[in-house]
Amino acid sequence: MEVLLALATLLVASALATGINTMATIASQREKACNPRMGNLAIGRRIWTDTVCGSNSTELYCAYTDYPDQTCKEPKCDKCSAAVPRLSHPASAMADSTFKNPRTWWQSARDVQREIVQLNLEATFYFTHLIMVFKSPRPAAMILEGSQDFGLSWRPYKYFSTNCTQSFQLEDDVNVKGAPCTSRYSQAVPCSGGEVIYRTMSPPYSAVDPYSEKAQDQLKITNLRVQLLKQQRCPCLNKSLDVKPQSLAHYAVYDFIVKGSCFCNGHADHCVPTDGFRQVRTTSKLQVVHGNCICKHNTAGPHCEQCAALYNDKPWKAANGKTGEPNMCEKCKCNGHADSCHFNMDVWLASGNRSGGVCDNCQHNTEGIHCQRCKQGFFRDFQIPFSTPEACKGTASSSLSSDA
Ligand SMILES: [Ca+2]
Repeated sequence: MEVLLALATLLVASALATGINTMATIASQREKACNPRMGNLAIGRRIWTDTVCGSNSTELYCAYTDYPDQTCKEPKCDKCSAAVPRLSHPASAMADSTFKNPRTWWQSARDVQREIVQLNLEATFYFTHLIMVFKSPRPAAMILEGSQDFGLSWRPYKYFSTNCTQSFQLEDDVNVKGAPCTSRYSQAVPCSGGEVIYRTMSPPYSAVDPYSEKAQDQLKITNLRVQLLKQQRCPCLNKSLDVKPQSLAHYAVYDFIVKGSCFCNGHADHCVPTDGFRQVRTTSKLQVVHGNCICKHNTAGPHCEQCAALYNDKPWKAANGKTGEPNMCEKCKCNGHADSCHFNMDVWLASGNRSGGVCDNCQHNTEGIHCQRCKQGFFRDFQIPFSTPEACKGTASSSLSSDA
């Protein structure tokens, strides 16, 4: 039941995320805003936690397993040991296949209250939503935070608590729409299989163009972490007289699904591994989401964040995910005599906001902002097109220069 629920949530969430892709279809142009495939950013990368069950020795633990009718059954007990693969519950178990049977999970050391689950990315990515499926009861308080500068600074995405006022002195979004805290995902039941879901583009961001600066600021991450702050017990525990409460005092998480994609400003639909990226071995059949864009629309850079060398005739712009407008970079008019150009605001304004490209290092004895005339001392050969390298000849006695 819980698995089905998780599945349904995933599907809905994926549909939301692919919005970034499909919003672009409105445009009638051949070229349109595009985005690489969405996926789980945790696949193929290491997830960090502070503790793991049985790190020093074999530990006994007990847990309530999934039960569809939410009646209280006796907890099941087992041993964990980080050193024995069959008994280990490492952080990597949160990023294997969701459909793996039996389900795998990460489990914390016993009795920890504060624990961090963290994903470090090797580049900037889009983060669209998080789904965590707990095996233990969900925390009574937790914070989801993101970093955009490789962990130097963090800011909260959302606070989660059974009591937002008490834990964080914040409003609860169950009462106040759009509030920074929610009590929606903090109940102790279900004692196993409870989910925590967060959508980056939930209101007030849902109506925004995903490539606009406002949305980018919300979607962009290099690191994501969840601070688990307070454990809570399954209400069934009161009825289980045979089990010591401390053997149930741990966090356990089946899945840590960080949905997102490569960060390309709407200018790419495919990405390759970032230089130096080393993939962690994964048992998941899902593909790793890589971070280096293969740019379209005459753009360049790891995130298509600039125009390609000879395409600076207009200022660079992100594509528009709402209208599908690709906002392509346009080629400078250099008559075939330059390999690069730069954008100049004065030239742009003087042209009536139509063309601002100034060619760099005009070759073949040419000069001018568009390499449009022969250098002084060279003359135009009218027998051949001006765009050919030999169009400006330098051997004549006269020093005529000529416009193209
Ligand atoms: Ca798992």
